[in-house]
Amino acid sequence: MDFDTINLFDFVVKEGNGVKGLIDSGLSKVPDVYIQPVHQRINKTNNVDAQIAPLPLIDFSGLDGPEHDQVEKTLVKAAETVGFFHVVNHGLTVHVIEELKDAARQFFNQPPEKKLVYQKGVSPSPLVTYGTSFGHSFEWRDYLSMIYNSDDDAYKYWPDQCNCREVVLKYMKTSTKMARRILEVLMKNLGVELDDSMDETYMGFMLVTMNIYPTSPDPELTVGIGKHSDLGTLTILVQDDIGGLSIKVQEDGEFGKKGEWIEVPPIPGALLINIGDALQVISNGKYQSVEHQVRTPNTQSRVSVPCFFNPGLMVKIGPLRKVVEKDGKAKYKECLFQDYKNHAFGQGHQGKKSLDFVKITSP
Ligand SMILES: O=C(O)CCC(=O)C(=O)O
Repeated sequence: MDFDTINLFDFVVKEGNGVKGLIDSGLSKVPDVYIQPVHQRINKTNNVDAQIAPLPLIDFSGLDGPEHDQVEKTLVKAAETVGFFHVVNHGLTVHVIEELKDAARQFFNQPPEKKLVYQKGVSPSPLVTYGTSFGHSFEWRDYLSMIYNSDDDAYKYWPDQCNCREVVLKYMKTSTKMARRILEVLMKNLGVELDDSMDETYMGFMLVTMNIYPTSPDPELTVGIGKHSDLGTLTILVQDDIGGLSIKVQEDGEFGKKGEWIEVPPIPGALLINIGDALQVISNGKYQSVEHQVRTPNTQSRVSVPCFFNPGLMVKIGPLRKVVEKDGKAKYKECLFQDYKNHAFGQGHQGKKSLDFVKITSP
């Protein structure tokens, strides 16, 4: 297909084909708008290195056994340093993980008119959005995102085709238990006892996104998702075995030098968990959100399914009083999570720049 003569916007966005549709149409050249400036590209010259120490691997079942203290320590250290870790024995069966990836692939494999019904503006509910990043940062990715309010709303509005709704609900329920347990450990380390009444503060706004990263005629020119940190408290990620996610090292140490980018190879059956900005703010900087990005795959499309845990939109995020007392000063000012989110979305993907919105700079 010749995209010099037909309108790219119409094809990708209006007709619901997405980036996947471009590739399926036999595209042979990356359209100019998708060519990333050199500093945004993800390749060896931009220092992404696959030869690194593996991320911490946490056996979640150890939290209920004699290794409990050691597992807690590893978890806390991972959150304080590299900000990303793998978890095994997490309670999500291999079967559900496979179902989840299949559901994502099947959803995006549907004809555009089936996906188009969930596009912003026409979707039956603002809880569900099918989209692509045309016009913002021109990332080489399509997505379907589902916000969780209640089971009732999920049954009413989430897509029931391709088993999406059932399997995402299963994923979300298990992930919620896992996230709560992780937050309990991390908060206990800060001297705060987490109870159910704090769910709104730490996980009041939850969503699952299905991402597809198609191949591209020249994967070095395009970017799956640009440099960003997640906004909330925790993210739990299911990914297939293609790989392509890289993270920025926070501090000199076993994972590399501060500022270096390292690739995170997938571990079959493991979930990948990372800290988000809100937890960095709440912990007064003890726990680190982490800049990450995804390159375009070379030979086969990749799917990933992050489950994002965020504070409720009307929750005021700010450093915990107990931690501030200990540290002597607050590093961040309070703000409504909704305002933080709106500010970050308005900026597009710019590393960890969104945190400047709440950072207190010393006079
Ligand atoms: O696909 C991935 O590995 C990461 C996805 C991600 O960073 C996001 O959806 O915000």
